[in-house]
Amino acid sequence: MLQTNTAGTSDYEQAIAEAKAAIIAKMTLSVGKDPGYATDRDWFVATALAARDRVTHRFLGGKRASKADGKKRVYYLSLEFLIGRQLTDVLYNFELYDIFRAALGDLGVDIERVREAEPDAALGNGGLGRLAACFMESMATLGIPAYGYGIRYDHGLFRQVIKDGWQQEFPETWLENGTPWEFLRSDVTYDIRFGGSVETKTVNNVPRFIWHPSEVVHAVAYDTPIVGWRGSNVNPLRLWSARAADPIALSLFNKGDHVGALSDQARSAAISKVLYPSDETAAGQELRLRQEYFFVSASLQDLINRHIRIYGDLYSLPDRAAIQLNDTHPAVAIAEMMRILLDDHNLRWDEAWRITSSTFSYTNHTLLPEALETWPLPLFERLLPRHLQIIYFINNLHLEATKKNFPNEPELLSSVSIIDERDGRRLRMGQLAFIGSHTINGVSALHTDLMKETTFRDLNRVYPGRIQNKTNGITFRRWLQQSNPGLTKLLCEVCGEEVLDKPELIKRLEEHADDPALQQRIAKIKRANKVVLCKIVTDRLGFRVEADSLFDVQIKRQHEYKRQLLNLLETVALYDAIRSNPTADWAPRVKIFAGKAAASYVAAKLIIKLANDIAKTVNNDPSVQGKLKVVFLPNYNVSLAEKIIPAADLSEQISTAGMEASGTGNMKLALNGALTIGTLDGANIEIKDNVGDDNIFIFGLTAAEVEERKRAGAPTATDNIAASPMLRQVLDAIGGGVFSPDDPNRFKPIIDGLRSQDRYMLTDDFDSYWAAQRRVDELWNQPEKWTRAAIVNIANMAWFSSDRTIAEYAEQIWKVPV
Ligand code: CRA
Repeated sequence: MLQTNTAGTSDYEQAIAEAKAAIIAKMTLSVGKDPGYATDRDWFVATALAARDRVTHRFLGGKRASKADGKKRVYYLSLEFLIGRQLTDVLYNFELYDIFRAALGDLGVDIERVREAEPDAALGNGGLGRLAACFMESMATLGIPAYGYGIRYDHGLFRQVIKDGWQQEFPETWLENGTPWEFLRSDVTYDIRFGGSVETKTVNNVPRFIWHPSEVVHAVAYDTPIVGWRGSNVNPLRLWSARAADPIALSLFNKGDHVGALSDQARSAAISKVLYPSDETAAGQELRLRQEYFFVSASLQDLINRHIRIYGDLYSLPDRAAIQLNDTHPAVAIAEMMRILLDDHNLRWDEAWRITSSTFSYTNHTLLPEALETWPLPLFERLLPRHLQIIYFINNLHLEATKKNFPNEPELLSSVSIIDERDGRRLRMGQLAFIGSHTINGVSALHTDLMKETTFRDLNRVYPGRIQNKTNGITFRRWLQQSNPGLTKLLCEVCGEEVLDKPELIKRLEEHADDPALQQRIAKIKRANKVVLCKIVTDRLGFRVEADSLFDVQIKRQHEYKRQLLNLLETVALYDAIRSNPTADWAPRVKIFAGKAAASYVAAKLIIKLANDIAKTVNNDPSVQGKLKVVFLPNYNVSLAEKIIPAADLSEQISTAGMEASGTGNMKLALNGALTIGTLDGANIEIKDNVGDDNIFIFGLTAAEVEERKRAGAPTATDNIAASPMLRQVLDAIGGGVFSPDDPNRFKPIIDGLRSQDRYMLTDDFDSYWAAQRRVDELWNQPEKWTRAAIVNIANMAWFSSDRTIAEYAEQIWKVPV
């Protein structure tokens, strides 16, 4: 029952009236506009500022409390935070969404349009960055005092435009008009030093190292509050922006060199200008190393200042701070922490090492060799001469100890050394992160096992017990409650409202899996979500797709190991098969693709072109009308994912086994009732264990079989192709220019690659993938059974909540109470 107050209005009406007044006040006094002339963006800013006021009180209250209670803090260091839009997230988590929607409605403004006026904060490439954003939200939800530390890129991940089927990249400009969510903390500014030389002095018989840098850049803090579920807690995401120490060289300016006077400014500001758009390949350039050290140094100075302010000295750091390295991108932090302790605080080596190695932990996100970060020694030395000395020292001690413990295995030393002596001398950041951390984790059960068997096998022998598994998770607030309100409402009805706080209660849904009434309701919700997506397809691509078709989606970064190409080969095979046997029981399908390729990744960009060329041919062929459509939705980002995921029927998770560390899109899709077609890779395995073998379509080689075949060198792609007439026909068609009559040789490199090397073993898995797709058709043609399987999927996904993942990190790695 709503309370009625003395003025005769209910609390709810009162709340709406207050929200309205707050929005109007922001519109006039902060945006400076008369509401009658406001644009959607103005409404967004006014609404966000009104919402932010509520957040800020909680934010400052929380900071005061955690300062006082001496709780251990978690510092999550990540070069990427792929946040997306924040308005709905903040309103929803603060349980203000309905109130603000009504308030805006009273003002004649549709909240949906306001929401869409917010640009995505795309400070990340893909899974790793999105995971960091989910983790920040879960840490706030669980009441863990945590700081996220990263870079405030002026330009996030590029905007993808598809022109004549080719990907084009355009700069992304989320900060063009500022963002209402952040607070500039100009008083929180640190000097970040680069280059120069190191002087050695002996003071009281102790050698001291004095770094004389040649360059200083300022790091300025911007805080964005991250709101936990039900507004329980608010934690800061602190992002650093680079500024020149001297904004302008006046002497040059006065001499008339106006451009030269600003060149230092430009060189410094370049550090936080743009996100590196590579995903799973090491960026390898000097600017990237500058970015890494820049945000690491600022973050460590900041957290050490805070610690000293509260606790007086640094000996207790490991008891009060846990620093998580999100991949090796911040691994230079190990050397920077040692430098601060040794050179700035005069600690002894042993003491400094104890503090460092009991404070840091490191998450590995990939075993792909091309993604493992290494730096040429000369480059590293030029930028960070003192850090290189420290790393040499760490390495010597580590190798000495290894020699002692494994006296008969000299070859072990080269594999566990931080320095790779093979291809020019290079620093291996994975080794550094491993050696300097108390715990190292993988992101799914299989990935963690493979870490122990492959890349980190020898380090795992030298430091046994350090590797743990922490299977990834996703925040249900964004990926279920906000993006799929229809399904959320049903879950609340069937499982009880408490399901919003206890995801394990979703399991109750399974009791009703056979109930035709529930099945119909689930199917209806899915259809409504599909209708929304149909409209997006029509708006963006200008053609229609049918909501009654099976929506078969593969949405993720474009990467050869993810095998979008395998899906395309099957699409062509299906296209051929439908045409030659039009009356068979094909499930009408819409194949939906979305994802960006790194700008320099030629092979992945050619596969995008292939998808678009196939789409053009198939969609214009009347003989498959109503049976097959192919859609490539441009500019995949968090906001588009929020629309595609609730509308998906089938989730493509078809990487070569052993190559996808975890995946998180797989979790989002299954939670929203899509059935997975996938290999036994990454977290697919754990999804299968949870939803059961009958409710997932598994195919292909296992990771062990992939390894075995690679070792044995047989059967080869040639054998595979010879054994599959269907595959042969598909390759001939694509290679022969059927989909590229304007340039018949366009896709020859792709086909030649498959015929010769087939590094990702598409030809090994093609037939079994085809067969799995036909099992999909068969189930789709029994709608009750399909929906039943979808219900069982939804009901069994609770374990994939990032709250569970974070609780495990907290208990088993960070040792902070939850
Ligand atoms: N590309 C993995 O490939 C994993 C995420 C988050 C990735 C995914 O399988 O789900 O990390 N790895 O753990 C990565 O970025 C540098 O490595 C990814 O997002």
